[in-house]
Amino acid sequence: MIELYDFPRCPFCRKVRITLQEKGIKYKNILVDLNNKEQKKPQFLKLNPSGKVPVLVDGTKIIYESTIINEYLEEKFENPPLLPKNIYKKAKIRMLVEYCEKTFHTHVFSIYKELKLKKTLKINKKLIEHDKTRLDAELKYLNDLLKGSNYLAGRFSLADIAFMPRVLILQYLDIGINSKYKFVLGWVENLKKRDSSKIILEGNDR
Ligand SMILES: N[C@@H](CCC(=O)N[C@@H](CS)C(=O)NCC(=O)O)C(=O)O
Repeated sequence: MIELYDFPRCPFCRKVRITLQEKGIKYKNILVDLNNKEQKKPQFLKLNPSGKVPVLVDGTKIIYESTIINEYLEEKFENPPLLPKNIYKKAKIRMLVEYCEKTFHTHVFSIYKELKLKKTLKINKKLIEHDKTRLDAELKYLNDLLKGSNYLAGRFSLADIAFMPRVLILQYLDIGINSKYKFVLGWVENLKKRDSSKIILEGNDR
């Protein structure tokens, strides 16, 4: 049976849990308590030398890095497909996943850190404003991309899955999406209709 070394609020773990759920894959969840630094213990470092969750164990195979885990799951469990066969379309989805990880995530996580991980008095309001401005530009980019489409690449794909933990947490952070980004708002509604969105929408205060 597949095992997932996991931490509930970790966006990278959530990305993998969404893929597992979307593909209907049964797995065993193993909690790695980041609050107790379990990820830095020798036993865990044997699974992932960088001491980070998620890690997927499939029999004797160990896979870490959420994007690589999702691609592994996509190749091993073909249905429902979350990547197209066409190599350019596939490359475009991979670029979006990369953009989400390297850019969009950075600004969402920076705000999350300020609001949820710091004491009220130490919150850096200027930094939050800076990140919100950057996010606004990124949402504009996504809005242009989504024109006339239910999902980022037409059909639901690994690109949407990468964004789900970041975009569905905005409401929990009290970050409104400007009503002028109506395609983003429509996309968010489509994402919320999926059962796998509960992983984020119902899991933030646990
Ligand atoms: N690039 C990695 C990032 C994983 C990551 O940063 N996980 C965080 C939790 S959200 C972690 O394990 N942090 C523990 C640490 O750095 O000590 C991925 O996509 O899987």
